[in-house]
Amino acid sequence: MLQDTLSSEALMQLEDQYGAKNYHPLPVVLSKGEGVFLWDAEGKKYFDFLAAYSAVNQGHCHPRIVNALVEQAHKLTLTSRAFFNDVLGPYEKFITEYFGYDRVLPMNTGVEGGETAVKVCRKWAYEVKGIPTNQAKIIFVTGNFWGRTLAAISSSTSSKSTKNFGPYMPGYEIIPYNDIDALHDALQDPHVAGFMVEPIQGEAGVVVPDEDYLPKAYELCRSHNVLFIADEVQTGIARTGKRLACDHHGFRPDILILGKALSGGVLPVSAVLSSDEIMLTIQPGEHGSTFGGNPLACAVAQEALKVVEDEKLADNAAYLGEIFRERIRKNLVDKSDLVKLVRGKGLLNAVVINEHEDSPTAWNLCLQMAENGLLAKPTHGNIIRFAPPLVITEDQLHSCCDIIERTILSYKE
Ligand code: IF1
Repeated sequence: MLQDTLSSEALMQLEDQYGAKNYHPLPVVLSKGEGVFLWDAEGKKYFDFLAAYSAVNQGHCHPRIVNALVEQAHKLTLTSRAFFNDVLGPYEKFITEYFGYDRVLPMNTGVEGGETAVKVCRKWAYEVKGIPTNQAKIIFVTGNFWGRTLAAISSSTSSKSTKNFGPYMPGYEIIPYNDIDALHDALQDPHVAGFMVEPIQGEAGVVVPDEDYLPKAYELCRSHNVLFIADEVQTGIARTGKRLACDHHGFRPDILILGKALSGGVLPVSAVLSSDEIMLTIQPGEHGSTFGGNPLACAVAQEALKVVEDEKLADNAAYLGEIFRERIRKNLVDKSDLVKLVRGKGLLNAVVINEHEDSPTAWNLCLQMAENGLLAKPTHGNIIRFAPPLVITEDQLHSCCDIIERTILSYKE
């Protein structure tokens, strides 16, 4: 294969010459992944502390998930939904029982999950709640991120996501995150149909709301007949130490959006789960996608979810997350002026660097950590997200903390 012989430099050159420039990656060219490890084109080994933004919770190339992919790939990969297939029904039963919902609408990417949730919410608003047609409003929060489509960026408060992509989707209202009074005020409008929120904001920098924010927000939605839509594309699938981040608070969202690790990072799989009353407002032919619910994706997703349970990844994330935050607090926050704080839940964490958002420090620290064998990437200038695959062992976590601490304590601008 071409890339077997090309150096990292040559491979980066190809992207530079032929690819759109919609990313600014760290100068590391990856060639192989296994569990918590990645290898670059020269064979240098790294700990992966990004896990493809929580899409690889089960670890890179998990053998059970890859086998499910290969086995199904030899049988049947795609039928379209013009016909039934022998994998979708069993998968739909499995995933709805797994998360405790009546119905699932299978899609591909996380943002398609978000789009689906918004459409289902609007449909329910007009046909069940009785909001006048085209008057439905959905409430989002500042700092949200649910993808790159026009409907998604229309709810964004980040200029990077919105600048020169207008005009934007109408029917949205944006209120401050983690502000119950703001939500209460917004819900006084009888045309509000839904409230869509990440239980922990990933892209915003692993922003964890007050302990009582989510349950209070859920109760407010209940009492105002407004759908609580949880975007668990990043926080779901065991990442925060429970099957779902909402499980820490003992309530079930009216609409649940999953993606990323739903497939263990093997191919794009997303899903929207809800009740009969809400989901069955969508009639045949009113929504879908060519690849949505394809046999290959269903086979992979079912195995990926089984791996999460069989390997007790949520418990591991909860246990090791405490160890990680404790070590970072003791050895960095308390010892280095460079590190302001560490925050997160389970193995979704971030370290805030004591510099301005535009400072190059976080980026330079990530370059140094890559040199020292650990891959992480800043989100928002001065915040470094630390989110390894959930299969990481305690010993491996300590080795990673050694690298993180050594790099930050020896850092010179
Ligand atoms: C990129 C960010 C993370 C998400 C939540 C929906 C989606 C995402 C909570 C959409 C996707 C990805 C997008 C990816 C990088 C990554 C990301 F930095 F962009 F914001 F994780 F924080 N809901 N997040 O986090 O899912 O359509 O991408 O499958 O755009 O490079 P998608």
